[in-house]
Amino acid sequence: MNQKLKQWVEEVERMCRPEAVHWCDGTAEEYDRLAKLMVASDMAKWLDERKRPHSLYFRSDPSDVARVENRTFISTPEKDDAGPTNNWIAPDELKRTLAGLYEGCMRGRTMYVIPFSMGPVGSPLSRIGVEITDSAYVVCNMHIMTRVGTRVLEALGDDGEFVPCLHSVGAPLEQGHKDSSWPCAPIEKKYICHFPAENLIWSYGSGYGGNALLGKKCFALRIASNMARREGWMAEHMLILRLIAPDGRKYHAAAAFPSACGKTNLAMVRPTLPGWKAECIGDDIAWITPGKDGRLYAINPEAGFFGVAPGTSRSSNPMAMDTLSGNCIFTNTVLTEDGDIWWEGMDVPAPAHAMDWKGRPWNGKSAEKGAHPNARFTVPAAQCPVISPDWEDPRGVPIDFFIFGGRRSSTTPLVTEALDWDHGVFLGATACSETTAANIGSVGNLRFDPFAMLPFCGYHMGDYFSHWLAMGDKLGKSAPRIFYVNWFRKDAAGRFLWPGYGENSRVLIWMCERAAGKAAAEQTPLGLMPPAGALDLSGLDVDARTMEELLRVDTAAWRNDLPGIEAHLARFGTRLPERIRRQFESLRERLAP
Ligand code: GTP
Ligand code: SPV
Ligand code: MN
Repeated sequence: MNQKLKQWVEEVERMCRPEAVHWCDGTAEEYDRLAKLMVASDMAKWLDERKRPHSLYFRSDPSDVARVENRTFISTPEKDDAGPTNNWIAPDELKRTLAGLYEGCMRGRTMYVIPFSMGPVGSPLSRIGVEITDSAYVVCNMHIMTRVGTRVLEALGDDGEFVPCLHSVGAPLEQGHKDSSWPCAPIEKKYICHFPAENLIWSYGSGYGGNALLGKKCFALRIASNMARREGWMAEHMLILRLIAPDGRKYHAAAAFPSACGKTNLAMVRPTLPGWKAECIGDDIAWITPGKDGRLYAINPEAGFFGVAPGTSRSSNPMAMDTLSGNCIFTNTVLTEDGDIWWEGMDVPAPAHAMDWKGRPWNGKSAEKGAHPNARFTVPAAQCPVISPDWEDPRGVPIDFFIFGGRRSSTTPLVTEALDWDHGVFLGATACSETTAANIGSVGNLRFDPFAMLPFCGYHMGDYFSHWLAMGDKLGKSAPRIFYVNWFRKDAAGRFLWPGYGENSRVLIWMCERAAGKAAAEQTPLGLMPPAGALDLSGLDVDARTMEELLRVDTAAWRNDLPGIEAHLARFGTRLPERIRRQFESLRERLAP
């Protein structure tokens, strides 16, 4: 038994005072036992076994439906080290507040101890965490999203390192009281805390997604970005995708888009051009490290998908629909009368008899949406029909190119290639995107979201830019190419100009051919772009005028953007790398009339 682990579990037990302690073994029996328990206590429902075998349905509390960026803290000893993009409270003070909240917070509940591995158990690129939680929902989700169980304890050994991840829904259960179907604490008592100096995570008050499944954003991004910086690798909010050309050549891409901006969809893309194939390796997080050959290798640290349900359909993402055939957890979708799920954008008629995500009768005719916009599915990655046979290769896959992007209805063209690594880092650093329902807060506001890491970078963003520049220096000629995309440009009537989804493969294929030195590009003020005819548009129903608009460099709009970009970069003060500031000056010069 790992002494540090034993000691920590005992400490937490003394502080949180649960009724019982359960060590998770990660078995199917354990999952089913907890599922039955939750169904028996009205927290969950089994979906119809014939329609969606072995699948659970949950409704969250209406206040607990997404990540809470304004309640997320990077608690470094020095405020400056958290940087201007993170909330900060001094570790002592934050721990005092949380210790007060944790005191007795698991009364009447079982405390689960979940040993989990991010990455295939035993891979040199993998890391171990242990989540303590009082939520059975979290245990079942962790079973799917990570590798859980006894084999992880074995890999940990007597003196192995692990990231302690403490979680409580923050709702002690008083004797004789019936539990709520989704226990959680009010927003002002929610705290998602990271102590990077100690590789420690303390989460309180929320049961949802990234707030509660601590292996995901808290560990694999916020804490791991700190580890990566110290140890010379990268923890990124990126999907990992393999493209296979008609001649059999394999390309690997890693793409960073902000939350609810298309990673899961692109990760499962089905190329529409004949002869091309694609395989999914990961849909949300990539851990990337330089290999002996000097190239970058990426693994997906997760074992499942926690994907946005609304908008997922047979036409937009058929591979996701097939993945969802069974063994799923659905949260905050519509529940149909015949025991299945539904959501907006599923491309099947709304059910005439159903319950909405708030548990009210719903028939598709009301103005209110039936599913919450951040309704999610949890499903094992192995069930994806296009999962790569190599998705668990402990060595990872060699990255040929990075893609950055965002959701922007104007200004940003369909695709740009960076002029070089530094310019690519500048594109990542100045990425901007409209906010989505993945965070509690307003939706549709344009904001800078550098590298899609704004809510996930666990240290000063200026230092993170420097880390990217240093990686480029180390990689030299082996550095991947960098592209920037925007699938979301709209016309005056508010319709998407680009068909997106499977058709995004046409842009990916241009990127592959750029990497192979086969495709043309022309220089524009924004970077390299496909000249007319370089994107294969055969069989695509997009007229020439629309294509022109999609690829148009709107220099006036870009000039208008310059002060905003300058102010964004200025936030990082003396920690903004001089090389990024120079990139900004070059852009300004290229845009000059
Ligand atoms: P997180 O899990 O929050 O990190 O999100 P994600 O980046 O994986 O986003 P996801 O692929 O789930 O897409 C979110 C929403 O964007 C869904 O409603 C999709 O239907 C929509 N979407 C994805 N790709 C495209 C696209 O190419 N074009 C358009 N118009 N919409 C897209
Ligand atoms: C995101 O918001 O980027 C997600 C969902 O992937 S969550 O797990 O809630 O962070
Ligand atoms: Mn995400």
